[in-house]
Amino acid sequence: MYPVAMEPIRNFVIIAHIDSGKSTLADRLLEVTETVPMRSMQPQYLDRLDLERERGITIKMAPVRMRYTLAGTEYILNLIDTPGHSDFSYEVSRALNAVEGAILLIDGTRGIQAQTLSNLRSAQKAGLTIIPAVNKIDLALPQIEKVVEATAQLLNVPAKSVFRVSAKTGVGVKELLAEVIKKVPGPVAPGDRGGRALIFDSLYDDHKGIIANVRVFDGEFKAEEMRFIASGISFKPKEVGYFAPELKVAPVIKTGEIGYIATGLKEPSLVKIGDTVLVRSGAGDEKNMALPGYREAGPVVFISFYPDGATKYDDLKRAFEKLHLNDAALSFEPDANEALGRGLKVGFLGQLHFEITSSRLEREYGLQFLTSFPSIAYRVQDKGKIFVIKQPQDFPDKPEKVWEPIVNLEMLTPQNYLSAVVNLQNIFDIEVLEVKNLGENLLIEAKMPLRELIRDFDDRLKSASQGYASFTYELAGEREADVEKLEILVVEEVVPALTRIVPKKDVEREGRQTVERLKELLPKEQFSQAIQAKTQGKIIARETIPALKKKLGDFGKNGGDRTRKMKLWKKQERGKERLQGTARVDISPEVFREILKK
Ligand SMILES: Nc1nc2c(ncn2[C@@H]2O[C@H](COP(=O)(O)OP(=O)(O)OP(=O)(O)O)[C@@H](O)[C@H]2O)c(=O)[nH]1
Ligand SMILES: [Mg+2]
Repeated sequence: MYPVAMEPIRNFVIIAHIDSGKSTLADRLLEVTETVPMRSMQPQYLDRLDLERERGITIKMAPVRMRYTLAGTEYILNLIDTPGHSDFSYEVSRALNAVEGAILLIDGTRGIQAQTLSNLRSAQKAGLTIIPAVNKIDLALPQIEKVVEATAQLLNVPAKSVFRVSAKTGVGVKELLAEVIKKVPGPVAPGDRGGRALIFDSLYDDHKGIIANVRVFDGEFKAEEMRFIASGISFKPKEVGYFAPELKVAPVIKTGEIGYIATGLKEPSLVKIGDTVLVRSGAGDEKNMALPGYREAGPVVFISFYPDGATKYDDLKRAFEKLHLNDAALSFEPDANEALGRGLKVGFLGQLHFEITSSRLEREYGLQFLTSFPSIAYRVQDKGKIFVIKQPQDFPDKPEKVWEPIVNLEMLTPQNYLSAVVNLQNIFDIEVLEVKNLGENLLIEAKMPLRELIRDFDDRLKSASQGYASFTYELAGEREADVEKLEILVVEEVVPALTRIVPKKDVEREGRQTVERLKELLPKEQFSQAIQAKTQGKIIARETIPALKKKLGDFGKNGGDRTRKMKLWKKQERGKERLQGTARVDISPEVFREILKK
């Protein structure tokens, strides 16, 4: 027999749509359980990243261990706060596998929202006990009772079992916690298998090496030799411990508990999220010992990153490897660009995921880089053959057929914004399938091409509804597409980094815009430069940058500077070479940077 912790354990998550008050509710739980001293308390205490605090949103799931005595019994409570934005849903899905219960929090001022539904479905699939609570009752809005009613209907439970809380004032929080203790089952070891833990998250630490956040399923983990099943390596960790919420060393972490293992390892590829850690190294049939891991995150949009300024390719690659430990939804592979050199093609779950990753690379790793247009994968039939194309440059000029990824879209909006939201359907090629009533909100079920989702759909939906409408999506196969390859030529040569796949109806407008923008951005040369947009072998837009008229020595106020003259002269020489067809126009990183800006 392997020892279970002395006190009974409850492991649970808080899940909800963005801004429902999950992290604020976690604050109250930290207070009620006296986990964090009052003087150190600050709002959304578990949002530890600077970026989270600045943006007021949770990006990373955050585990914390608390102790609480109820009716004479002391419990160990392991809470995981999760992000609400759909771009970080991979964080939520991994947290669900580390716990037995979930508080489903509904924003009482907004009602059931898109991520409420999709997170609920995931939690039910994971077999969790769900405890519903409607938040923000301190605002005493008249619709709160309707939201309670709609929540009860959604879960098929009586309205009295939906909790009413204020994460802000703390009203109802103790009662909710008591219900968690009462209803969520304690962890049960799935048989005596000698010590197994699931890695649900990780982090690179300069001193302690890679830190693996684990849920112990059976056995005892001490700072003694352990083994990873997937990478097959054995190692002696520096320490094990709990989240307090900061790392707190402990002699052992046991069956049913959530904690961390400071592996001391420095090589990111050795630690895999979803892998199983074993206490006994090399014992028995390891394949059979593996705990169910995670399906890989499905990136929907690809953006290439190229080093810029003082940053080298290897710095960028290393930073992505480290960041991947803390953001398992990231995927990347080598890429190259004729102007920007070696880079990485990175897969993201959405626009916000991309923005957050860029900020983290800049701040946590101090890197400088340029990024490409976002792209998605298409399946193409050309000359009778069918293949998948991830890079716009590889897209054939006139393919016989193209198929594109489609998403199932669920939008939730209050009645009074329905027409504004439905009006978006023409702009974003949305096909509405059904509209249902969900309490205060209407649920619109629809289909939409993935390519449309990555054009600021999020922003447009928010502004059409003053922030009240929300959406969630999942990939749902593919369908035939009417898209074309748009190429940009400068002095007769295609610039591959500017190649895009564009819906036929937009190709002319986009071509024209890019050509005009390049005319503004490119410097004049000794020769005139034609800038063209081309699709299906036809030129659809054209601008010309006239040649420089300045003569040698004509320098205005600062004239006469010998080195400048030399430089200009050299440039003119290069210009001549170009005219003779021996060189081409090099587009500077600065121009790329400008043109790739939205
Ligand atoms: N009036 C009121 N405001 C609340 C309550 N709970 C949270 N808020 C506010 O709602 C906003 C969002 O709160 P958070 O706790 O960050 O929400 P969240 O669900 O953690 O958001 P994400 O992690 O980004 O998904 C903040 O401005 C909170 O102050 C409440 O009970 N009453
Ligand atoms: Mg939060």
